Amino acid sequence: MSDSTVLVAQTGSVRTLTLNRPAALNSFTGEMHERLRGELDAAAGDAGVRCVVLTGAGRAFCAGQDLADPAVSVDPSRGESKDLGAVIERWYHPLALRLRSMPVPVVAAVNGVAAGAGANLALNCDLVLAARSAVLIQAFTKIGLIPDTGGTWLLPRLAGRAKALGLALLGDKLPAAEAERLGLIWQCVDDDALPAEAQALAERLSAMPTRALVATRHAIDAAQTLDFDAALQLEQRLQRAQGHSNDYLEGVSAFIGKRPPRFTDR
Ligand code: T3D
Repeated sequence: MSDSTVLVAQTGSVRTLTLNRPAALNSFTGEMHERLRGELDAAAGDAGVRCVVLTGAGRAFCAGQDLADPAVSVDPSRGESKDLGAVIERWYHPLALRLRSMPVPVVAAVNGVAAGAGANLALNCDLVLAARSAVLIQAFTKIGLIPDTGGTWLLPRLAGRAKALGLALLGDKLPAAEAERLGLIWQCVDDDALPAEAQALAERLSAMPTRALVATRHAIDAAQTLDFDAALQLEQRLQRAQGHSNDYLEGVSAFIGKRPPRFTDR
C-alpha cells in the first residue's frame, strides 16, 4: 500500500480519499493537510468526479490534530506556547470551507473513532455514514481547547444547544447510533457494511443532478443565518438558475418520457 498520507481511488465517478496515517489514528500533520487540500481541489476541478467519499485507513477515521507535530506540540517543561490561531487559519478553516463549498456532494464514511477536528471534519461533509463501532468525540476541552473546524457552529444546529454543550464541554465518546439518533449524522450502519454502503450512497448521489444537490446544500446552509423572507429570495435566485440548467430539461423530459434521467451538469 502507498505510504502517502491520503490515498486516492476512483470507481466510476466516485472519488474516494482515505486518510492514511493509521499508526497515529489518521491525525493531521501539516503534510496530511497539504495532501488532503490538494486532493479535494483536484476532485473539485475534475469533471469526471461527481461525488467524493472521505474515510480513514485502519481502525480510526481521524483523531484530529497530531498533537506530536512540532508545528503545534508544546513542551510543558519549557512553559512554551504556540500560536494555534495560525494553525487554524492556515489549515482547519480552509478545510471546513473547502468541504462546504465542494461542487459535488461529499460523503463521510466514518470507519472508527473521529476525535477533535476529526469529528468536525466528518460533520462538515454532506452525508455522514458511520460504522456502528465508531465514536465521535469533541475531545478539545480535554486538552484545554475549544471545538474548532466549525464545531461551535455545527453542533448546536445539528443537535440543539443543550446537546451541543454537553458534547463539547464533557468531550465524552458519542457512539455512532446515538449520533444518528441525535441527528448529528445521516446513518449508522454495521461495520462490515460501511464501505459498500458508502459506495452505494456515493454512486446514487453521483447519478443525481449535481448542481441541484450543491445548490440545495448552499440554500440550507445559508438559511441558518437568513430570515424567512431572505431565505425565500435565495430559493428564488437559485431556482431561477436551476430552471436554466440542462439537468432540469433532462429531468422533466425523462419524467414525461417515462425513462430514467441522465444528468450531466456539474
Ligand atoms: O493545532 C491545534 O492543536 C489546534 C487544532 C486542534 C484541532 C484538534 O483536533 S484538537 C484535538 C486533538 N485530538 C485529540 O485530542 C485526540 C487525542 N486522541 C485520543 O484522545 C485517543 O487517541 C482516541 C480517543 C482518539 C483513541 O483512543 P484509543 O485508546 O483508541 O487509542 P490510543 O492508544 O490513544 O492511540 C493510538 C495511537 O495513536 C497512539 O500512539 P502509540 O502509543 O500507539 O504510538 C496515540 O498516541 C496516537 N494518537 C491518537 N491520537 C493522536 C495520536 N497521536 C498524535 N495526535 C493525536 N491526536
